[in-house]
Amino acid sequence: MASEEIAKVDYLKESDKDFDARMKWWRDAKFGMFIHWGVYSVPAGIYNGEEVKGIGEWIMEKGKIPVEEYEKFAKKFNPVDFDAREWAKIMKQAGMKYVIITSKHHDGFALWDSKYSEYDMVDYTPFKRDILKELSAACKEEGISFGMYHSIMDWHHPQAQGKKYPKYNSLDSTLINPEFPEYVEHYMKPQLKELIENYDPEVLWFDGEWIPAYTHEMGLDLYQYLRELKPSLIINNRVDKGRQGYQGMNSDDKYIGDFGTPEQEILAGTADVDWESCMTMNDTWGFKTNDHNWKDAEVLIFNLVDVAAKGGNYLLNVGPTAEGIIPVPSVERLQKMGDWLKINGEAIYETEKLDRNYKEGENFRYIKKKEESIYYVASFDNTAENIKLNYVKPAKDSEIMLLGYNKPIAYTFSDIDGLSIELPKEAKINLAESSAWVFKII
Ligand code: JFZ
Repeated sequence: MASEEIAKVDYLKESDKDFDARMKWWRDAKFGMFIHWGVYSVPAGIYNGEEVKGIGEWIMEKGKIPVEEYEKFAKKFNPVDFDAREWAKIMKQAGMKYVIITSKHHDGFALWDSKYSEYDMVDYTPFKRDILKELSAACKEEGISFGMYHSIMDWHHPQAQGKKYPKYNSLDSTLINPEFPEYVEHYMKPQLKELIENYDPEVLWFDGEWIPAYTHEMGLDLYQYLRELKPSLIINNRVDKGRQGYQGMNSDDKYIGDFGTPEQEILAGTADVDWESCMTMNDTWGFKTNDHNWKDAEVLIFNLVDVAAKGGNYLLNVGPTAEGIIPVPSVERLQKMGDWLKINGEAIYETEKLDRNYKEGENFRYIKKKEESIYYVASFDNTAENIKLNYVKPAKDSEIMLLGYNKPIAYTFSDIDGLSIELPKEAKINLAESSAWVFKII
C-alpha cells in the first residue's frame, strides 16, 4: 500500500475529533430496521416459472437475467399498498431507533427520484412516487433516524458492468470495466450527494465494495467526500476494502469506516471498535415468495440481547413485497420484540458491554447501563426455581429487581457459591410468557 494512502487514513482518523459525539446516538440506539426493497421484489425469487436459488435481491445475477429482461420487472413495479407512515409505525412499535433502506442495490435501480438516472422509482415505474422522500419524512415524524444502504457494485450502469456487456458479472476480475472510475466520479458520487442533500441521512451503509474495479484509494476518497458534505454522517466500513469476509470487521487499521458489519452472525466476543450485526428473519434479504424459514421471535430477542451485551447494534431485516407490504410473519415477530422491549428496553438502550461477562453460558447475558452502576442480567432459562450466577458480586446494599415485576427479590451471595436469586412464584406466573427475564441489580 502506498504510504500516502496510510497518511490519508491517519489524517482522516485524527481529524475526526468529534468521533465519539458523532457516534453517540447510534451507540445508544442498539436496534434498527434494515429494509431490502427494490425491483427484485417483483420476481420475488421466481424467473420464467422457475425458482431461482439464493438470496432474492441477487435474482438478476443468479438467474442470469439480461438487463433488458430485468428492466421489464422495473416497469411493473407498482407498490400501491406502500404506506411510509405504516412502516415507520411498525419500526416504532418494534422499539427500533433507526432504519437503513436500500437506496440502490446491486441491480442499480434507484428508489428515489434521481436526476442522474431514468432508472428510478419516479421515472421508470407506474408508481411514480419517491419512496425515500416519503419514508424519510415519515421516520422524522416518528423520531426514527434515517439511513441508506448503497451498492457500489452496479449491474445496470454501462460504465460499471463487466466488459462483456450485457454479461454484467462484475465479480469476475477479468471483466473490469475500464470506465468504472468514470461511473464513480460522474454517477455514484453525484447520486450520493443528491441523497445527502435531499434526504439528509444519518447513516450511509455501503456494500458491493469487493469488486476488483473498486480500490482502497477510491474508498478513502469517497469517505472524505461524504464526510465533508455532511460531517455528522456515520459511514460503515464497506466504504473501503478492509472487511474480512462475513465477520465484517476491518482486518487492519489502515482501512477507513466508522463501524464494522458482521453479516448474519454475532461476534463470539466483544470488540474494541463499533460494530453492527445485520441479519435476516428468514433466508433472504429481498422478498421471496417461497421463503418461509422464519426464525422464532425468541431467537431474535436472544440475538438482540446477545448483541447488546457484547456492545454492538442489531440491524434486523425486512423484505417488503412488490405491493409494498412488510410480510406478516416479519410484523408479528417485530411486535413480539416491541412488547418485550416495552418492559425490558432499559436493559438494551443506552447500555454498554461488559467484557468477559457474557461467558456465563448461553442462558445468561450481562449488560451495564451507561454511566451508572446499574447492571442487568438477562436470563433465558425461565423454568428455573432460582437463578445461579458466577460472575456477579452484588454490593452490600444491592437490590435486585425483576423487570416487569418490580418488587425487590430475595437473594443470597457467597464467594464460593456465587449469587443465587430466588424466583417468587407470582413473578414467574406474571412473566411466564416472556422469552427472557431481566434482573436489574442496583
Ligand atoms: C451483501 C449483499 O450482496 C446482499 O445482497 C445483502 O445486501 C447483504 C446485506 O450484503 O452481501 C454480502 C456482503 C458481505 C459478504 C457476503 C455477502 N461477505 O462478507 O462475504
